[in-house]
Amino acid sequence: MSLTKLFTLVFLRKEDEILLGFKKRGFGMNKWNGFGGKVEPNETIVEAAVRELSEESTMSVKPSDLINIAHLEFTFHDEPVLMDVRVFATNTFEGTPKETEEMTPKWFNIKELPFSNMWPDDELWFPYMLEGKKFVGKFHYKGFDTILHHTIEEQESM
Ligand code: 6U4
Ligand code: NA
Ligand code: NA
Repeated sequence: MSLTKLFTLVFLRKEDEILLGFKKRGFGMNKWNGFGGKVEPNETIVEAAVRELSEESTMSVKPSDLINIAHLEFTFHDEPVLMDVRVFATNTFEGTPKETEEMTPKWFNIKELPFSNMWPDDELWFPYMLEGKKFVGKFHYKGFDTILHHTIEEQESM
């Protein structure tokens, strides 16, 4: 795997709800997703997670309140790229979600998630996240709609 790119993905939680954003442009356009993006060379992973959440939803979190719950790796058939996605969750945050250039945020009940308009892998690993588990998921895609194979392994700690 020659090209590894590091990304963040943040989920804000209330009792029975999770904040998702409808991506208006770029990678994952027209899908509901968590908030995140590329880690820049001058910042830590957690700093990138806080920054992307703020840029995309206007919500603020303290770095120390972000819990690293998962590590996702995406590879693609015929493409020498590995997307290394660090997933964080927290129920401690400030603000009211507002629409930004990139995302339209919305609270969803965890029993009514829009899986048909999300990345296909989300339906496979969201149950682990919603049960409070920590896990490593690896997904091999052909194009952006077909998962050729995957593994999900629960972890004691991240
Ligand atoms: P720019 O170039 O600034 O628009 P940036 O915001 O840095 O991009 P972006 O939005 O392309 O990065 O990052 C992709 C986001 O999508 C990251 O939060 C990771 C997330 N993501 C990518 N593949 C995913 C997948 N298969 N399932 C999923 N989230 C995924 O749930
Ligand atoms: Na982004
Ligand atoms: Na970005």
